[in-house]
Amino acid sequence: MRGPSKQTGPKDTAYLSLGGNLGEPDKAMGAALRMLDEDARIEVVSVSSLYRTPPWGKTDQPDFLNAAAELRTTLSPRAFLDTCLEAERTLKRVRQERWGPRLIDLDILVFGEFEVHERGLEIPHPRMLERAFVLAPLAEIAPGFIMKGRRLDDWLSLLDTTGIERQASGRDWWRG
Ligand code: A4P
Ligand code: MG
Repeated sequence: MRGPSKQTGPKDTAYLSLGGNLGEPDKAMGAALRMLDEDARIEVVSVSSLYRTPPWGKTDQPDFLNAAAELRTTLSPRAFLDTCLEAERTLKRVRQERWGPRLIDLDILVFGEFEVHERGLEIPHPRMLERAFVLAPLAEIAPGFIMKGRRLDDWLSLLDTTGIERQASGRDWWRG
């Protein structure tokens, strides 16, 4: 949804992590990205391939599909979070009614130059540099992005990526 319907004015670049492991997470993630892109205040700039990733943390659950996206927005960090949470809620609601429970998670990783430490909002995402399921897709679309003095592809090289598989989805899978 690019073009004249988009708001003009100062924009921040935000990176999002998307994931899910129940139902058809690729469909849910695609629907979430389309919902955000349809918002006049948000534009999806680029999206990574889909990655199949072993469950991290609680390991006795199905593999995840993960992806990362770069967006631009005129919203504040808090308003952007609320829009993401609303998209999550809409998808969970729709999917509960129609096809049973599915899961989708949207995490804001980076938002312009903002550092936010508030109840319910931490930016940059405090655990992102420790998680290969976050950094593998993110480093595909922003390998040279610097965090804490180091490129994202260098941060990724420090992590165990065993079992993480980039899918042959290309980068337009989300357009539906
Ligand atoms: N919140 C605070 N900061 C943010 C932010 N930067 N972006 C609050 C988004 N939300 C943020 O919690 C959602 C709440 O976090 C929101 O209401 C918002 O106010 P949550 O997603 O239920 O849990 P969490 O606090 O994000 O917990 P945690 O430990 O970060 O869990 P995750 O990151 O959701 O991990 N393994 C693989 N392979 N792939 C996965 O995607 N995901 C998880 C869940 C575990 N293992 C995984 C994966
Ligand atoms: Mg989360």
